[in-house]
Amino acid sequence: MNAPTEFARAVCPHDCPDTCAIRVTVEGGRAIKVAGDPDHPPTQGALCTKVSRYAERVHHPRRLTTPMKRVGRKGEGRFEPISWDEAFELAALRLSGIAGRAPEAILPYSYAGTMGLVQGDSIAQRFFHKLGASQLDRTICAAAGAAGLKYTYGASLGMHTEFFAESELILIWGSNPIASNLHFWTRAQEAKRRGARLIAIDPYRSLTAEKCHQHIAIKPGTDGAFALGMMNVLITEDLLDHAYIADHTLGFSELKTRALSYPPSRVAEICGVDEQVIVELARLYGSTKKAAIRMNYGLQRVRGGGNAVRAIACLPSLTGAWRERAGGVLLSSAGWAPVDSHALQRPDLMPGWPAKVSRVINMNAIGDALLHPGDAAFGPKIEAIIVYNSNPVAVAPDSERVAAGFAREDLFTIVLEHFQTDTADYADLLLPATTQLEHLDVHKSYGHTDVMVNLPAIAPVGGARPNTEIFRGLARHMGLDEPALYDSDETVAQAAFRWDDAALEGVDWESLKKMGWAKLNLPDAPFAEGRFRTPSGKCEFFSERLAQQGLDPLPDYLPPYESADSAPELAALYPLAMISPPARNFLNSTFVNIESLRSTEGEPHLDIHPADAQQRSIVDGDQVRIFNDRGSMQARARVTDKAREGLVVGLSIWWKKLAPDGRNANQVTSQALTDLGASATFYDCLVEVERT
Ligand SMILES: Nc1nc2c(c(=O)[nH]1)N[C@H]1C(S)=C(S)[C@@H](COP(=O)(O)OP(=O)(O)OC[C@H]3O[C@@H](n4cnc5c(=O)[nH]c(N)nc54)[C@H](O)[C@@H]3O)O[C@H]1N2
Ligand SMILES: Nc1nc2c(c(=O)[nH]1)N[C@H]1C(S)=C(S)[C@@H](COP(=O)(O)OP(=O)(O)OC[C@H]3O[C@@H](n4cnc5c(=O)[nH]c(N)nc54)[C@H](O)[C@@H]3O)O[C@H]1N2
Ligand code: SF4
Ligand SMILES: [Mo]
Repeated sequence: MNAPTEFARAVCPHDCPDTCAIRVTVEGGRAIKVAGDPDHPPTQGALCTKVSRYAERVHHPRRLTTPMKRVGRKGEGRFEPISWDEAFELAALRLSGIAGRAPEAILPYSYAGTMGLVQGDSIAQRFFHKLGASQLDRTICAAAGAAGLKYTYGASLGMHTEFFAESELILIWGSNPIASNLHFWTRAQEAKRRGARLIAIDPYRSLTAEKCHQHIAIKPGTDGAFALGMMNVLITEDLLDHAYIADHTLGFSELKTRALSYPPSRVAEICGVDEQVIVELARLYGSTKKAAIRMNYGLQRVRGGGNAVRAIACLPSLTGAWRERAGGVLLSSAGWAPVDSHALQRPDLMPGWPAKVSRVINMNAIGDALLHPGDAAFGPKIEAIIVYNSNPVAVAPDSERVAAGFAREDLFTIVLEHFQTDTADYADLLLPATTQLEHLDVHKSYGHTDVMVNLPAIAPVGGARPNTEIFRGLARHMGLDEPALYDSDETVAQAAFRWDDAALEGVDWESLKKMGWAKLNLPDAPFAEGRFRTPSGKCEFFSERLAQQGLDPLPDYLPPYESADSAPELAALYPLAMISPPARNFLNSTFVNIESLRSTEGEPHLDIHPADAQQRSIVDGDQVRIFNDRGSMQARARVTDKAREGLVVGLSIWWKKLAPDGRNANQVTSQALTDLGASATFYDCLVEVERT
């Protein structure tokens, strides 16, 4: 007899702005199919290709199903199974010893393997705060852009994705939505059918740029200058909304002076595009009422990323595009949801809080941090690292140093994972975690404005446990008696939102659980009447807060750390700029081990312009070595003018051990940080390429 078929509701947990609602088909306790929920407006019944394979991932034969301890050398990946009790005993013994002496020698390392507020950072953070462990500055992705928005609008706020469908002009800026923001692309297509013009600003002719009316291939890391050049034209040709500027902005005259120092001729030089391209774009932008910008994080992974986002964010306040719901900017909508991060993470559990807080380690400099011997300035040497929701050995920059750090024999490493990733190979203890179909969670989104609930569809696979349950177990075995460490997942989920916030009017936990999602109550055109969340309530062209930190109060162009203009000696050795943005069929390093998706991507490739290839006697299909002072990797060359001259592109993020040479793009990326937000600079990277 066939097992009964059930349907459950889930939320895509991945680090993607779309936060789709999922319907899961369950048969005999197994998830056999996932599909986009047709009733959820942002999802419109469609999932991307990779998450359509989610059931394959959940029931994959290589899923980790039992705790394991290391028996081989660090990095070798040889383990033997142990019981949960044994695992907790081993962990408690080591961690208690370190915590008794130097709690800051313990470091959590996590990112967005799941975006869930419960399995992300709730019990885990409470646990580390209670111990007094080091804190992690979680800035690997979006912190430069978030800072750019914060100093301009006051928070990560912007247009609603659905209203892009009504826009007349859409600038897709540092963003490749066909790969990484599919449900926005649907809206942009709708706008295109209604006659809108789509323009991509991207050094690479991405899948998206290929399908726009115009592609402006600027040099990487020069977006701040490009935006200032547009402002220059808007100001000199008086394409401004003077009333909007007077009523809702701060510091126009200072911004004007700054913008006047960026005439199109200078900007053309910096950005490597024709002067006329800048002038025409600014004219079109300044004369279109419903002009919308979809910025994404691709443009802020360079030294000047924070300032670039800030400069671009100023544009709609100059032209008054915010007056229309189909005008403005969207980078992130994350700031709309009334999330109670204090209740979730309980920083007050830190010993000595708030007068004293624990040391903060920037996650982008994890290589240097793990190799630091410890001193008065750095604090204690890191003796234990607990990794969850992240795969740093594959995704963190300057990977030779990251791997060397993880290879330290005296470092105690715990990894909570679904699979034996590159990072898991270095674990002393490898603990099996549940996937989204096996645990409870709640979500906000950084692309739309719904809050959502994910209910477990199936029982945990094998002996897997939710992150929360694993940290509760650790706390219990360490004898920690803080009650907040033992809250159930449902209690944590209820604490995640400030239910009395006006945006959640009429919604409570029970109704949210029943409905699956709730759209926040927000105005359609968020800044039509100003009401920015800055201290002045205005769009701050001039930021007093930046001035007080001794930083430039106005947006400016900061050249990349690594470019021919800013570092000619380095560029003489390594003349090509390399970027390594996401491959369509992977989600960061997640899904690389799913055979059907990996086979679609094939193998690591490097897109190189015909002129650059010819100079190096490289022909299409050659195996090439990409290198700089930090390291090297191999890839198969694709000779194509999709990459502008001087740029090479290696779509990422490969698991090292699934690449033919056991390496990936982060072998060459650097640990340097952005101007604002201390974010990563993955796309600020010079290399040389040669045939192998
Ligand atoms: N399929 C898929 N989707 C994903 C992900 C994934 O790995 N795979 N990752 C998710 C995550 S964590 C994130 S943060 C987002 C990332 O997605 P996006 O925010 O879209 O960012 P990227 O893909 O890094 O870069 C987008 C585009 O910016 C371009 N770019 C690179 N440097 C510059 C520059 O200096 N200036 C300009 N103007 N453009 C530049 C790249 O060529 C690329 O085409 O996507 C999420 N969605
Ligand atoms: N070269 C280069 N490097 C990059 C980027 C780039 O564009 N180029 N992009 C950067 C960006 S934008 C980001 S956001 C980072 C992403 O870096 P990460 O956030 O580390 O992302 P993933 O590689 O997807 O790794 C997440 C891991 O979490 C695990 N996981 C998922 N859910 C759970 C769970 O519930 N519990 C536990 N314990 N584990 C879980 C998954 O199995 C996966 O191995 O990478 C950065 N690195
Ligand atoms: S990765 Fe993005 S597009 Fe794909 S299912 Fe998840 S939220 Fe939707
Ligand atoms: Mo990201």
